[in-house]
Amino acid sequence: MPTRAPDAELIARMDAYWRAANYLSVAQIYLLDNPLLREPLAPEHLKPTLLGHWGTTPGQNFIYVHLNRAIREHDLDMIYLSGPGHGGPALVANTYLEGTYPEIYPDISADEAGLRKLCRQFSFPGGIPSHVSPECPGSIHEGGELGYSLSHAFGAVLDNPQLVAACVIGDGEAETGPLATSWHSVQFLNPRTDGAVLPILHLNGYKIANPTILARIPRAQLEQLLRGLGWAPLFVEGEDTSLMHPAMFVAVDEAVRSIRDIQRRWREGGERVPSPWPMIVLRSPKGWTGPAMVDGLPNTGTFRSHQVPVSDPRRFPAHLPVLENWLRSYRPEELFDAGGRLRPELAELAPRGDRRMGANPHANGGRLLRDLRLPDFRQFAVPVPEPGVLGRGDTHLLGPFLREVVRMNAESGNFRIFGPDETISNGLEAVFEATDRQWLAPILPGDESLAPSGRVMEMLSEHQCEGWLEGYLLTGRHGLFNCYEAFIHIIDSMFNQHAKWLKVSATLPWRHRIASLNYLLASHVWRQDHNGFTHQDPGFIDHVVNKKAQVVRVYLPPDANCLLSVMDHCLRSRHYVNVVIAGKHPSPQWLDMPAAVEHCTQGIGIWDWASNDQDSAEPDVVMACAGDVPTLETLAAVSILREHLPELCVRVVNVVDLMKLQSSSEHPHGLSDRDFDTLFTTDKPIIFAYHGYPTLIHRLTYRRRNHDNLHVRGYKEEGTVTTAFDMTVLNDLDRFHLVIDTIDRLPHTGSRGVYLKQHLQNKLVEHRHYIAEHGVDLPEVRNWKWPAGTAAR
Ligand SMILES: Cc1ncc(C[n+]2csc(CCOP(=O)(O)OP(=O)(O)O)c2C)c(N)n1
Ligand SMILES: [Mg+2]
Repeated sequence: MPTRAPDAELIARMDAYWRAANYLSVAQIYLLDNPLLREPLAPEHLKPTLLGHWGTTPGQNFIYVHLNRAIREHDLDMIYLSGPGHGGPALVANTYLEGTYPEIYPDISADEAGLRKLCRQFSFPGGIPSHVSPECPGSIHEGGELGYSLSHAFGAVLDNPQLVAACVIGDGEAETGPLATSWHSVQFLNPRTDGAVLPILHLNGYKIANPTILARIPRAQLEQLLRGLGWAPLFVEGEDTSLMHPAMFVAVDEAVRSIRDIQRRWREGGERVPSPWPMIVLRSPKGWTGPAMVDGLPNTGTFRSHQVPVSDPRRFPAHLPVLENWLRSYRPEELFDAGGRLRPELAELAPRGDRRMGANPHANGGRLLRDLRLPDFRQFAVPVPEPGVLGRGDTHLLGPFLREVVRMNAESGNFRIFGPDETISNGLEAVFEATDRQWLAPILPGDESLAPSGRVMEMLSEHQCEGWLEGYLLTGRHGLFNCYEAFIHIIDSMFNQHAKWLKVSATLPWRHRIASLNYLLASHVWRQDHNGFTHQDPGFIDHVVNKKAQVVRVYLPPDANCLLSVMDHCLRSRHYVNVVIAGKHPSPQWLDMPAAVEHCTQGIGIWDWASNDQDSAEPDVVMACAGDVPTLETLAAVSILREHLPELCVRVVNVVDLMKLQSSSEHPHGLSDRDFDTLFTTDKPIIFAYHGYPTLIHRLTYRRRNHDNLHVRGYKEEGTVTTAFDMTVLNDLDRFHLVIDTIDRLPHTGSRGVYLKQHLQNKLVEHRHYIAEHGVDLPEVRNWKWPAGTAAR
């Protein structure tokens, strides 16, 4: 494909199209009425409150019109990600002009009445947000929280060999940690099987109130930086539009040519050595084409253009002509016909049908989503002839299931596992029997499970893994993020943004539902034997449950069969965030597969084989547990109670689906009050052993009738490198404390209770001395087993 000099007539029309987009952007920020300025601008035509971001917008409009041209000329399958997503007016304007907006929202029609509504709705109560939010066609990236555009773009093109993701990166955004590391994504992109990302670094020089680093460092240094990261930058720099249009035109063609060249060499020529990928550096004034001066201060080309350059002309009449001149400088009468439609010679510049970036199906990924092929998870069941048999470690038993998921979907190429260097460490080594870690940098003898193509993506950046996975899901595929529990917090706010996206997109009938974002948090708080305190933090759950109930699910499978059942469910689910917490160390198995399926389907239930209140009117105490380690300690506590206080009626309740605890009026999974009371009684003590911070259980149950009798043990920020059992002791979650807690709440256990309590307190002292001397837990703790034949199952 030769790079050709642009034709002047075409450039003139592209400039007019750009003016139309800029005009509509300013109009959205300011106008309530008079959208085509058919009348002199009057205060009553203006919004009472002016909101939005102008500074980034003209640059993005410029990029969009140039990409449109390239799509048409080269028949590109392209989507657009707006890193500085506060430039919402640009994307709304462009999707309106290309016709996708009126198609999706017929009320915002391509005429004067539609234009009026388009302007009115922007950043207006009952209207649309100021960012490139889910409401905006073609968007998979709201860009409200800066930093993730490039990882999203890479996630989008994985396994989409024909797709090009154009990704506009703000020069301020480029300073964020996630963005700074996401340049490395090229080391993971396979030019044969994946598509391409075209980053456009938008060097408009400023953020909200400061210059940007990349705009101020010498150009040679910037070029070295980008080249060092694996990119070949094409610079388009200036402010004279008569020069910038041809320069951008040529740069975009050059980038497309170079992408196709790399792809051809890999796909047809068998090339296997990565070469730098093209990118564009667009250096143009912030607020380009806006008012040069406002209130005696330079505006265009400065940080002052970031939001609304001309403030409140309703209150400052001198601003009214400044605004009117600015709007008229785009010459709307040349751009729209008498009916308010974009003139046909301009409209024809936009791509057609699904090639329009607002209509590209990849940006409405649910449209392309195919169900995963899943093996029958029951095939991977662990035999549990009696409760308490020792398993190999729950995630190790999940691994073979995931290996088959990888195998069965290899051909359709729509399932990937993401993680920051921990897939093996988290116990999922079996997946490497079926695939490798995708890695395009050199591979040396001695490396393991690395290949230019593979279903596992590992880079030591949780941001990057999260961003890749979100991009992958948003474009209609499936995936799993495996991570240490403590460090998933690094992406807390990325989770926030994705959960918000899911919530809003679920309300838009035209947005198809996507696959759920599945987190598998192994290497959890209770078993950080190697690492200690820094690695102990179960607070991600607390963070997750803040989000809308219709979007979040938290599962704490107590053993491997439950984990298999839960994971099967999560991989089938749509439009949720599923958090699954599971252990990787050898641990007791409680339920055979049929029982596990029943239990996980219910999400919560009495374990009758561990309880002995079947024949009594009510139990004396409810021993509840959620999480693998708390379940073990609870059952060990129950075995002590049943041995020493056999007349006590104990009910064991296990919780897999944490949301069952919440009221049914708050969460769709929540138990009704009646069902909750049936399980937990209305007036008996509940000793609840919980995986995470105890306050969460109170938060979820505060409205329940028996809440006053609920006593929760969990992680209370005590930890270090110590034995597994000592971790529970340090946090009062161990079996001895749980029994003592029970006795304290049951005075009628009388002297037998008192003596047992004393005995257990002595045990805790013995434990401390023993581990300090031997470095391992007491034999009676290490070798404890659920007493066989305690009750029929
Ligand atoms: C992570 C994050 N921190 C801070 C902000 C607040 N913020 C919004 S826009 C902006 C400046 C962005 O500058 P840049 O990326 O250069 O965008 P542009 O100049 O194109 O507007 C900041 C700091 C944010 N949205 N996200
Ligand atoms: Mg900037």
